[in-house]
Amino acid sequence: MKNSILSTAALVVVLVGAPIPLVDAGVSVPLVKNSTECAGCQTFDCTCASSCACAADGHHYFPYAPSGVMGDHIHRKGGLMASYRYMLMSMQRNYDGDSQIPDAAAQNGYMGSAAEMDMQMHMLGVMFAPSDKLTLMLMSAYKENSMLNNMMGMRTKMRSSGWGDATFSAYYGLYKKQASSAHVGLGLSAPTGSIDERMSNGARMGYPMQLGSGTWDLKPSLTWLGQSGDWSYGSQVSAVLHLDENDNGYTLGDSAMLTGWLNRRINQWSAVSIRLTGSSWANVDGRDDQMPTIAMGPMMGQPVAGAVDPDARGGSRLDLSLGLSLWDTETGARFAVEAGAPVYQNLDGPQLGTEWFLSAGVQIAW
Ligand SMILES: [Cu+2]
Repeated sequence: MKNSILSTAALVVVLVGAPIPLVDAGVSVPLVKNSTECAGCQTFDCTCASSCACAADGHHYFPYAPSGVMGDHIHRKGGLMASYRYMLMSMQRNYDGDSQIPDAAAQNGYMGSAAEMDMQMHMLGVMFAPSDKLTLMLMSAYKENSMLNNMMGMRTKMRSSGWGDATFSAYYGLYKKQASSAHVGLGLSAPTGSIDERMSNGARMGYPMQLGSGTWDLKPSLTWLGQSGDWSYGSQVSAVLHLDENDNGYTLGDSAMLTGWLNRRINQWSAVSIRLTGSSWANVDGRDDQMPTIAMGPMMGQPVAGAVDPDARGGSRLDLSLGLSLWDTETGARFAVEAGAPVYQNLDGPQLGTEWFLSAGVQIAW
């Protein structure tokens, strides 16, 4: 664990420290609005530092994805971007399969159940494009989790917080035309987040309360963006693949996601969006034997609740979300917010289902 943190720190220094001095501040070029030769770059440039007549009007966030989508765009050579994004997910009811179950049913075969959980993330990201085709991104998140439990008639609250796993990603442009583009991405997530968050009695907290995966993970993605008049749209397929078993004896379940969105421009600086996302994730493989188990009786050795049961973690979900995006082409700043809720979820229970989620963030590009 210590070695991987050190190697990640070294990676951060190399990747963030080295390229920045090379960034070209950008050349001021004449503004030619709405001319036909300019249409292409108005459509797809976040930063047109060079070779583009409309460079001064270059920060076009309209074709971008809603706030909740990661790695939705690439930059032109020399492009630099910093972002902060807040994410909140609220869980309030237990599910088994696609139906809600009462607390008593969620405790069947266990000693207790989770009643509510909130997951918050403060995500920081930096993007840099060494070429028109290649964009690099470094991202990490500070996480805050809280969970309310029913344990043998008692209500207890537990909290965990700290930095999660850091991901370094590379995105490569496959093609770019006036009305559409596509890029592939590959992220490598380092195990910088803690998997040793403990309760006051010394036992480790359940899987969803831990801050990292404890493993090196691959995050491949494929993104497609299109635009037509006042509409822009896109889709992304992505996955998280956990490469090994972590130091605590388990591997989080791999996951896959497919999302598609539609943006409608309101004016030159704002757009609204609607998005549909399908996701699926597997159960935990292996087991953390320092998470609490039933101490006696016929169930001895079994997990005390669903949150510490590796076989009650998997599931799939279909989410619907609505978003708003505001941007300023002069400064390259963008504010975007998106909120949504599942329209369907099917969970290996008993497991807390998602009630609603929110993401809001600011980006600034140079
Ligand atoms: Cu960017």
